[in-house]
Amino acid sequence: MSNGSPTRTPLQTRNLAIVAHVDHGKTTLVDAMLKQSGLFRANQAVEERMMDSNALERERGITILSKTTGIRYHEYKINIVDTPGHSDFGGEVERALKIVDGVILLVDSSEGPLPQTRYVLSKALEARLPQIVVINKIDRPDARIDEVLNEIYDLFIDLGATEEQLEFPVIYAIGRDGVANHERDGASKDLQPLFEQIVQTIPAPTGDPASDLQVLVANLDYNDYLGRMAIGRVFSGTLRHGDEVAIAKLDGSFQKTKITRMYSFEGLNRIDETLGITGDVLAIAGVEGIQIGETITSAESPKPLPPIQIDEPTIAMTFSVNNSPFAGREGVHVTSRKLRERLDKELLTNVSIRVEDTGSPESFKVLGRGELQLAILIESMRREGYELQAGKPEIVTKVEDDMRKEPIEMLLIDLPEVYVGVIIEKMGQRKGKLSKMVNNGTGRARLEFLAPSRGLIGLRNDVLTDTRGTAIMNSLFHGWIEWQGEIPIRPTGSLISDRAGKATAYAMWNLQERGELFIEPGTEVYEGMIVGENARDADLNVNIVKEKKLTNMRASSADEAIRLVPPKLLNLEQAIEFIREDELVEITPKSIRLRKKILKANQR
Ligand SMILES: Nc1nc2c(ncn2[C@@H]2O[C@H](COP(=O)(O)OP(=O)(O)OP(=O)(O)O)[C@@H](O)[C@H]2O)c(=O)[nH]1
Ligand SMILES: [Mg+2]
Repeated sequence: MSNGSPTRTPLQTRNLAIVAHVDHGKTTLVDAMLKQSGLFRANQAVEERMMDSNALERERGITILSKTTGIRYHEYKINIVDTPGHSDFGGEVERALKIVDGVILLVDSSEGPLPQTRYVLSKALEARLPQIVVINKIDRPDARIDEVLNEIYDLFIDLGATEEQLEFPVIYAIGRDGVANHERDGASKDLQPLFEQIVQTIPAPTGDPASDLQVLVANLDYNDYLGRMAIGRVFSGTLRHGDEVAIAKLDGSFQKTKITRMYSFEGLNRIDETLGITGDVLAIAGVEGIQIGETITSAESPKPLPPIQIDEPTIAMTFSVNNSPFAGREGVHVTSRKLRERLDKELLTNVSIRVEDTGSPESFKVLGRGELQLAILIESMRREGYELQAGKPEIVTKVEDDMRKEPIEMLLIDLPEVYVGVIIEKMGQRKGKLSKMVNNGTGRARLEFLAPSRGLIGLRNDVLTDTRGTAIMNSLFHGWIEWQGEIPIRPTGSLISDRAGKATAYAMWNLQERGELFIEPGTEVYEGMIVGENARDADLNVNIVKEKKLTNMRASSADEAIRLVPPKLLNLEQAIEFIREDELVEITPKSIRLRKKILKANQR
C-alpha cells in the first residue's frame, strides 16, 4: 500500500481533463506524460495510445470512453482524464468535467478549433474550469500556429468568455515527441513546461478533509472479485478502508454500506489505498448497486452532491430480436430477455444512452447522441455473441410552444474548391443553409452549414463519394428549429432476393448492371434479403441464386471468364446509413445483412 500517509494534503493534488476535437492528439499526449513521469523503465516497450485500452478503440484509433490515470510530478499527484473527441461521445466529456478542477484544451496546429473544440470549451467555460491551451502537433508541415491561436481567442470570445478567462496560458507542443514549450520556438525538449503550467494553472482541490464525506461517482467499473466499483472524486472529507458510509441514491433514498477496497490510479495500474482525502480520484469497492451520479457520503450526516446531468440524446434506433430466417444460427444471445438485460447493463455505465419500451416486448427504442455511438454499442454486442436487428436511425423531435421542433447542427465541410458547387447543392436538398464560406487560397474551401440533424443521416457516405474521399466533415448540435418538412431520402431502391439459396456468380453477373451488389458469390440469402442497391428509385425483386443452364454453356472456359465487379460489402455504419424505414439491418457475430421488414415479396 502506498500513499496512505495522512500528512498528504489536497494542495498536492491536481485533477484535470484533456479535451479536444477528435484526433487532435489527446491520448498521444497522455502517453508522453505517462512516460515522462517515470512510470516505465528506460527501455521498456510500451504501446502507443496506451489509454485506448478496449478493442474497438484500438481498431478504430479513436477514444470512445473517458479514462482516468494518475502521474507523479515532484510532490504532486496529477490525475488526468483522457476524453473522447468524437461528438457522439460528448456525454463522456461532460461526465469527466464533473470531477476535475481544470482542463487542457488541445488544438491541432493545422486544423485549428473545430466543432468539438467549441463544444468541449463551452462545457468547460460553463463549469468555470480554468484552461491551459495547448497548440499541438506544431511539427506539422502545414501548421498555422499564429492563425490557430487567433482562432482560439475568437472562439473564447464567441463563447462569452470573461476577461479573466481570456488570459489562458498557451503551450506549444509536439505531443507525439513529448515536447512542450511556452514559446513556439522554445528550447525545451520535454514536457516540463506543461507539467509546471498544470501545477500553476489548475487549482488544487478545495474542500476540507476534516468535514463530512462527499464522493461524487462519475464512472463505474466491475471486478470479478470485488463486484461493482465506483470511480469517483472525493469533494470533501476523508474516506477510509472499512468505513461505514451511506450511498445517496438518485431517487433520494440512502443505502448504508461498508467500503471494502479502495484504489488510486497510477499510470496503467491501480494502487491499493487505505485512505482517500479531499481531491482524490478513487476506484471504490463495497458499493454494490451504486450508479453514476450518486454520492458516497457520511452515514451520520449525509450530504448528497447534485446529480450529474448531461445533454439529451438526439437520435433513436429500434433494436429488436432477430426474426430473420437465419436467426439463431450465428449468435448465442438471441432472446428479447437477453437483449433487454444487455441494454440495462449498458445504461449503468453509458450515461448518454436511454432505452424506452416500444409496446412490443420484442423491440426497444435506444436513444443516443449519434449514429456512431449506437453503432459502437451494436458492434460491442455482436462481439459478445448477440444477434439483433436495428432499424433506420430517427431524429428525436420535441413539441415546444405548440410547434414540432427538430434538432439542427452546425456542419463544417472542408473540401477541395472544385466540389463546392456539388456539395452546396446536395446540402440544399437536405435543407441545409450555407452560413459561411472561407476560401484560404490553398485550393481548399471550408463551408459552414446549419442543417437539420435529419439531413445529416447518411451524408458522410454521400459527401465522400462526391468528393472522392477528400472532404473532411464535422458537425455539432446547434439547437432546435421548427420541423423542416420532408427531406428526400436515398434516391435509389434496393435489389431484393426473391427466394432462398446461394448467390451465384452467374446471377450476379447478370444483375450487376442494375446497380451495386452487397454480397459475394456463394453468400446464403433468404427471400426479402437486400442484396444490392438498385440504380432506379424503386425496389426490385431479383433472382440472385439462378444457376446457368448447362445446355446454354458454351465451354467451361467461358465460365471462368465471368468477371464480377467487386461487391460493396457494407460495414455496420454504412448498413445503418443505407436502410430506409421499411428495412432493417440484421446483426450477428458473423454477419451484417440487410433485409426488408416484410420478407415475402407478395406482401410488400
Ligand atoms: N504530427 C503529429 N501527429 C501527432 C502528434 N500527436 C499525435 N499525433 C497523431 O494524431 C493522431 C491522433 O492521435 P490521438 O492521440 O489518438 O488523438 P486523440 O485526440 O486522442 O483522438 P480521439 O481520442 O479519438 O479524439 C495519431 O495518428 C497520432 O499519431 C504530434 O505531436 N504531431
Ligand atoms: Mg484519444
